[in-house]
Amino acid sequence: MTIDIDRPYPLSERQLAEFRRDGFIKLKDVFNADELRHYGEEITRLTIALNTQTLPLEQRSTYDRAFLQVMNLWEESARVREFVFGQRLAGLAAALLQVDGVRLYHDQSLYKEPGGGITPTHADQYYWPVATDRTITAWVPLQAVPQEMGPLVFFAGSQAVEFGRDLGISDESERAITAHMEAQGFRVIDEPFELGEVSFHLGWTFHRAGPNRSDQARSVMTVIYMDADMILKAPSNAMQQADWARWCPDVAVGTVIDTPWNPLLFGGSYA
Ligand SMILES: O=C(O)CCC(=O)C(=O)O
Repeated sequence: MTIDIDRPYPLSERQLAEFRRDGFIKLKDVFNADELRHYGEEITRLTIALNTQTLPLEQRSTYDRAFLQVMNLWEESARVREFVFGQRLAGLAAALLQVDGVRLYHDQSLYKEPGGGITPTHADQYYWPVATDRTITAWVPLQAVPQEMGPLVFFAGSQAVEFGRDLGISDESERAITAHMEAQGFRVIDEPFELGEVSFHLGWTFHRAGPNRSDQARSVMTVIYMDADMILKAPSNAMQQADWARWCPDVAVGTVIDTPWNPLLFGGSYA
């Protein structure tokens, strides 16, 4: 078994430029099969054990049909903590954001059940009370994601678009933002993920996912990183207000988000 969660993954200047232009990047062979099995089994086990969904798919809202979602698994398991604190992913996050260090905002598993619905188009930063755009999500499929399982889909270069930044994940965001992206002619990257492939996207890059038409679950772990110097801003909607209380409690507006729940994961004085 070959497991080294801290091994660096070098990026070329071309890849960095691609990420700056597109607001997302897909990288192959970030993890090997042993690593995905080792951490993936634990992440999927915890997701099934801890999720609170009780309704059958057909009785749920669009949001709840998209996935089972469990957050901050790193607090539940030493093995998951090792994964979330891993230097390979955190180093990639810092390099892509072009910052000296990154902290954890939070992690979450996203488990699209067989028959699960679409993930409506949105940008993540609608939910986050943070002062700059230096946020990034690592989307780590724990198995390959063929087209019929609902891979993550990106609107390349959409990170500068203001339209739709005030919409959370909903039927309305899917309809209005997707129509806007199509009208503006944004390139849509809707491709499968190989085993070991990982994507990173900025907090303001618009993305979606198709339904899971297969008979296998699409199990994914995500880690959300932010610039180590990220400042808390006054919330501009109820979701940001709730995130402040949940992910960075006791931080004053205008100060660095530095709490035990937002550990430094790379750079700075990380040891
Ligand atoms: O996994 C999905 O279907 C959506 C993921 C997503 O929106 C995200 O990680 O930002």
